[in-house]
Amino acid sequence: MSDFLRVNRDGDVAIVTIDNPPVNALSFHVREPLMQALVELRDDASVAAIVIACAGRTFVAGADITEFGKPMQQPELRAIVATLETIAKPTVAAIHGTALGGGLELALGCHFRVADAGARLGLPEVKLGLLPGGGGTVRLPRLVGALKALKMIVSGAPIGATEAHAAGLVDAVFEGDLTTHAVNFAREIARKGGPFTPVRDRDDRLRETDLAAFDAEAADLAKKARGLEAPIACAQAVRNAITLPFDEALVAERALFVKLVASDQSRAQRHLFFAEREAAKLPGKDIVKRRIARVGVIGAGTMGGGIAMAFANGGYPVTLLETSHEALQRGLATIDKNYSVSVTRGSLTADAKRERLAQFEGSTDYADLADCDLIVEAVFEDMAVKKEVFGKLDAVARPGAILATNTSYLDINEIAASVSRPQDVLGLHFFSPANVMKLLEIVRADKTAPDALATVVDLARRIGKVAVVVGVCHGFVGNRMLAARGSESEALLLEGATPSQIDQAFTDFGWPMGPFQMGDLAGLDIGWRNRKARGQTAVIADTLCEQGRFGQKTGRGFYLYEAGARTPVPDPEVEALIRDKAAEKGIAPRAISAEEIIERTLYPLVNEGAKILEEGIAARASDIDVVWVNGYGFPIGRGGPMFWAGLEGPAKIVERLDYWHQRTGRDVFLVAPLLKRMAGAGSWEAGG
Ligand code: T1G
Repeated sequence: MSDFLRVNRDGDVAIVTIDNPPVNALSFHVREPLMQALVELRDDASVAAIVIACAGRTFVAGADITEFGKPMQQPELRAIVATLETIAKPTVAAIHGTALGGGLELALGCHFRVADAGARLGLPEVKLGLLPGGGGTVRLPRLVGALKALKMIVSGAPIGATEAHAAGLVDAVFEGDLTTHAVNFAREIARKGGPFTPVRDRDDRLRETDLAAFDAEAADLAKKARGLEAPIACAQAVRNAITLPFDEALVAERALFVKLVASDQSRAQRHLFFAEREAAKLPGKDIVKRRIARVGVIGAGTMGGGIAMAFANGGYPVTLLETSHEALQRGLATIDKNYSVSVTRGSLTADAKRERLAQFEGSTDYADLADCDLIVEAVFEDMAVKKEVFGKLDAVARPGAILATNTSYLDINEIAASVSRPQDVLGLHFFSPANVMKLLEIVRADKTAPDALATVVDLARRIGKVAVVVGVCHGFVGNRMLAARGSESEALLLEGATPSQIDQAFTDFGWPMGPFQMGDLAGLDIGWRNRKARGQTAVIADTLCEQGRFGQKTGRGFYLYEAGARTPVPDPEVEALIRDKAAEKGIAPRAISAEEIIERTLYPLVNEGAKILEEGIAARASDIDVVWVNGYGFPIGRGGPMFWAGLEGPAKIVERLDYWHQRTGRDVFLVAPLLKRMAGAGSWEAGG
């Protein structure tokens, strides 16, 4: 048959096994022999039933995403599913691992689905800027009902086997040898006799749909789309399943899919899918990683507590160290409270909370870190304090323990030089809240050993973080570019733009919020402290901080916040302050367009990214995209700053940066040579 598919017989039951590592994607070299096998088995009178199973760790995890954007070779998935539904004898999908996207759609073409107890099933196409293009939007509602199908398809979130069974998506859940169970299930079904109704003809769950409730749910989901087209198209396709005959709904699904797959948004989201995986790949052969059994965290404040939770959530015992018993208890109490909030919200069971808390051991004695394999310090952002901590670690940590700093800005080479084992030193820059934010900047210092780096990259994946390896510079990748993005903020205010106008330009671009709302959320005092430490000033933000206006935590920042509310309300006092400061500087306010705001904030962001690439601080342009999408909320539909630069047009960016440099003379607009070369080469790599 094929290297990627085999057919075996267990008596009168045929077992079709797909074997296309690593995730049994429905590549062309699977689809072709699969179609052939199904036709042959359909017409083979000695076959009473057909089981479709997969080798390896998972059932089909979807269409082959690498094939999108290229001419689709026949047979397509839709044709295979249509052929499946011409088979009168019972067809059974045996699902283990993750049946996702086209994988679940293949299973929906079968009369029955049986699943391993640990299996997960979903249609995550929306995360790629797509919708299920193999009939999923028309078949899933027929099994689980339109409302549940809507939520599953628009969220892209998979469900477990038990939930799938309760919802009617799978017909049986088994423990143990799934294929044997599936064969016995199929044989029993065949023995009882048909007819066997294909999913396309099962309208009973659809008829119960309350269309008004469906439309209300769809409208609510649409509000969260934030400019993304795919969620809207997903909802439309599911609605078509309710209101249109099956074949018309299928044609409509196809039309929506074809439009999405060609869209910049889907190209951007598919770019990010592969970029995240690429970022975790280190050069060179497979390196033996160090053993990490216990993690030490120094500092039980906001960052330290969040970091400790991140490791505990990943199943690692954590020794949490503080300078005093009181500080330690405060930190542990905050961790307990955070888990309690999750239990209240239903995202964590009480048992899981107890298990997580049991991972923690508190201490005020560095000697208790002696058995830790990785120690992360999250103490005050001051070089002298960090060096003192590392000096103590150098004395107590076991040989081979990895010593990590959570610094956001400081020079890790300088920290490494202060200990006897620089090869074990690196940065683990978490983003607050560290137990929630996906991004982890892993900072490779000059002397960091390759195995230490490989160990923490692997560890990041194990605790559910998206890791990007970056080099040492002020602010590494994310914060360094953040500074470039914000360097014109005050100038824009003084020249006539209001905080609301600038924030609106950002949210219209697709950001979750603009820089001033973000500043008020994070606390303006953080930036104020950083500026003072570096002898920098920002006349508006500094004045606000001098007035104690730190943002949401003080009820006033760039905006006003009603007691306990988080909704930013423009404050005439702030706008008057801006006007006064502008007048003091002799700046006459003028109308500033959203286009100018984007040019003077996001073009410097891209330009700084180009400088970072040229300096080797980031290995790939796509790594920078991964940082910004996972750490700073860059809109996924635009693919990250460097991917977006390609869409925006590097030549246009260069031209506008030159214009602003001539107009202002400020270095932030000095075009990076790589950006100029990218304009001519068409890609960052080609320009590199
Ligand atoms: N196509 C091609 N390659 C894929 C792939 C896919 N669908 N899924 C994974 N890979 C590669 C991945 O790039 C990596 O490659 C390796 O497999 C291991 O992946 C018509 C249109 C299944 C949960 O969106 O969510 O079906 O880096 O590191 O952490 O309606 O992969 O080793 O070279 O992620 O164990 C819908 C995407 C597609 C599922 C496993 N399906 N995949 O996670 O491994 S569109 C998806 C995942 C579609 C139809 C539509 C995860 C996973 P490399 P990994 P993992």
